[in-house]
Amino acid sequence: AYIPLDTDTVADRLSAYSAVAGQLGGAPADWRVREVGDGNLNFVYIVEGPEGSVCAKQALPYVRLVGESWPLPLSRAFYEHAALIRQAEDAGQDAVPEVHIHDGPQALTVMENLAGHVIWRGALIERQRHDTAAIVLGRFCADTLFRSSDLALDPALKKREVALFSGNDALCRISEDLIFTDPYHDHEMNAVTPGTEDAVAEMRADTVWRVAIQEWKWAFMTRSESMLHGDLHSGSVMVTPPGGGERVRVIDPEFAFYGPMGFDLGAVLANLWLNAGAQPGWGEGWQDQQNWVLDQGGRFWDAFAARFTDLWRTERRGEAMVDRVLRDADEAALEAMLARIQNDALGFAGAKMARRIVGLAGVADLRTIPEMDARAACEIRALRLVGHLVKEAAAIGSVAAATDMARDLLRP
Ligand code: SR1
Ligand code: MG
Repeated sequence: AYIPLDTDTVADRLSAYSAVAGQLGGAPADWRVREVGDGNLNFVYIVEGPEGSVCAKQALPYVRLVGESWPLPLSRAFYEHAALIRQAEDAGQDAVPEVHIHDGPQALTVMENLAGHVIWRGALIERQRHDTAAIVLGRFCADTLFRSSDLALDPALKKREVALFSGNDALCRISEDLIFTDPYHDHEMNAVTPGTEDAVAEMRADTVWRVAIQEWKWAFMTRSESMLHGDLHSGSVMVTPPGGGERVRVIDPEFAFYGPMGFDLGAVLANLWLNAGAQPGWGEGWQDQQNWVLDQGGRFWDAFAARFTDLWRTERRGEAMVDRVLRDADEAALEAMLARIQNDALGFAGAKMARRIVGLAGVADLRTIPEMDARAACEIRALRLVGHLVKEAAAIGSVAAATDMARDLLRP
């Protein structure tokens, strides 16, 4: 039977897994246990032994952020494990933590402890500059999105993968509600910052905006293009100190499912643009840092597009691409696909920004701005950018153009 771990029982419980005990060395009594989970859903323990350390993540039958009143299936641990394995295959073991053991009934995955790494969101809030993070993430997205799609997989296998991940419906439902629905009406779990009420009301009154969000929600729910990470915000990225060979890892793919490629890309862009939007709220030095953060969006997209292009030219399978028909239009087809993905990335970025400004689970980038007036001003500016992204993604047309727009709209 499933038994939740706690700091007192972790060492004994983990000693039952020889692969874990071998990593840690010594005896359970020698192991030091810390609960470090700062996410919204689970408990996460770091266990250190005389010879090494591990990270143990266990799903709870409810949402940690809210409590037992919001039940959530343990099966999310299964999908997270399935995604971690696939991401390691597609993007390389260096891209994600290595799994030591997965225990399905206990909803428990014990994996590599990323010692020396910190969460990228925290580093961005401290205005640290990790120059390679955007590029590594761009390549990660290209590798995982391309290689899990019909562009790379046998069509029958791809359909089985879609079917497998369709079981992660409860986590998809969270995204459907929290990203595409709740911010647009007066939901009890929203958190509207005092001073932003008019901007939020304007968003909710805008028919074009609401229709556009409906379209993005429809795309999210129906377009099973690739295995997505599903929650690729800056809190799902870990980095070592900047400069001189910094390392970048992607964690926490428990929202993994088959959806539109642009959703993961949009998540990265959204979180960069939210951080850029928050910069004026932290006072002096904001302009320089805002420019640096905004530049990372462009570098992220360029790295994605370059890697996607390589994969298209070297690994694409014929079936999905009607190659016999395309013949000399091959590069034009690539261009069309990248244009559509870019368009999607902009729209989903807007949707993901709005939910972090108005809905449950806002981002620390904005919520740690000390002055409430300054925070409200940053959020109102960010919501203006959101309106353009959600309603006019196709007309904006590129991450470069959206970045120029952000530079203009996110400054006081
Ligand atoms: C109730 S869960 C809230 C959010 O936390 C996760 O990180 C996802 O982004 C989810 O939407
Ligand atoms: Mg998470």
